[in-house]
Amino acid sequence: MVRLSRATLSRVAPAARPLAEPRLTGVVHLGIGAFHRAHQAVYTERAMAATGDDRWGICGASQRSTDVADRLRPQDCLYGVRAGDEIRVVGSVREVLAPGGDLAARLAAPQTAVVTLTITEKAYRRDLPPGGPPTAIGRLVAGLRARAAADAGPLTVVSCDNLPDNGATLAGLVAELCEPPLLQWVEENVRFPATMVDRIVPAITQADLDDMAARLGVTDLGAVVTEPFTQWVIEDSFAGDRPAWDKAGALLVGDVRPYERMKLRLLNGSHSAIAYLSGAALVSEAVGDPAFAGFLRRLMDDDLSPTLDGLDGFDLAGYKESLLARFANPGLRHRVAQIAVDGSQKLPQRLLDPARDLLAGGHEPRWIALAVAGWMRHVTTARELDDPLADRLRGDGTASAAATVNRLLSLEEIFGADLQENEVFRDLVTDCLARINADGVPATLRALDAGSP
Ligand code: CS2
Repeated sequence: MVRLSRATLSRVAPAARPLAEPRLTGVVHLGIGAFHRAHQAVYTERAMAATGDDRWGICGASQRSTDVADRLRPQDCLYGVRAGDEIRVVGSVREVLAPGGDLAARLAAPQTAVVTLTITEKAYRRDLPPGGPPTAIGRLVAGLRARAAADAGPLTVVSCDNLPDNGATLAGLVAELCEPPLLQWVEENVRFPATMVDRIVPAITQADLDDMAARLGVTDLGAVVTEPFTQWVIEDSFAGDRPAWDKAGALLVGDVRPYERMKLRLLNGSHSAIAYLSGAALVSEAVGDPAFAGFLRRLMDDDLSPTLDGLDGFDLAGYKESLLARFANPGLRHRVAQIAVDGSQKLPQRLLDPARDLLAGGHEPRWIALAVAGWMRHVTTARELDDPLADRLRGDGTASAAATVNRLLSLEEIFGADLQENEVFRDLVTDCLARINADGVPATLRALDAGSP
């Protein structure tokens, strides 16, 4: 079968052809993985289609591997997105830079007005080992330096990673790497709005690619498969021009925080609980078990929802039900192993911050403690552990629950000094870990009555 490209686009059904053909590259994206291609790139294409403003082509950069460049370049950067039964080839990406590509020059180009990033949680660590290859944020700063030198105008840098206060967090890390004159230029010319991004995008499989080829009529090695649901809430704080993302379904608001906490805790927190406790291979299988779905409801209702605020008038109950329905989507084949990666970087904002909030109010975070115990069992028993702190997490699986909990709680970059010293939290996690070690998760859920309403 021939490969998808501009030349072969005529073979694709008209209804599945790109909505827009950008004339300029106004967006630079760092971390062009499947999530970006199914999320921001789709919003950007729709914004161009809605307004006819075709200045917002995307230059995507990869941080570590040439994989995406190898897949997209032979296809003129076209790729298909399948959401349920709907398929469309997306036309917003114009260029892919492999690692080592001249990102600074793109960031310094006057036509670039917006930078978006999906560089994953671990790229925001303060304690990155020195002497390694340039980090994503290091490359961003080099680009800002080039832009300041070229006097190329204001820039908005939009973090799309699943972190609380992602905009301010990124701004802080950038500031630490800037020398004083650059810092002043950044303060005057660059904005870092906060965002909440949401769309479940499982890693692509060969079966997905075969299915995509059958549906499109051309081979597409850049394809992504996702769910129909998509959401983007963006703090309305831009240094200059931007794509009309609001015309493409994004919500521009004064304060992202209530949405961001809700999504990080309810969706991502539940995801991590599924990853470390369910024992299932797929998210849909995990929530297909009524007892486990009952546990997720208790986790959300008893432990996570009470820590949310600023959502007056929002249908939180409906949101939680919609999450369970999204998780149950049998068409997605979302592997729990994909979510289990980098737990040390995900747990704090997903489960530990809400645990803190509950403890501060005198409540026991029982279901969060169970999920944390599941993570402790995972890191001490997994054959392969994909986590930047893997060396310090690993155990041989023979230590007592109390010894494991004491050892892991002492990792301050995960648990902070406060949770490490909190007796209530320590006792809850130790009790949960002892139970799941002795009886397994299903029996523990029954004993703790997690599966009942
Ligand atoms: C998941 C997220 O892998 C993970 O950690 O929880 O990627 C999740 O699918 C997205 O945030 C959904 O918007």
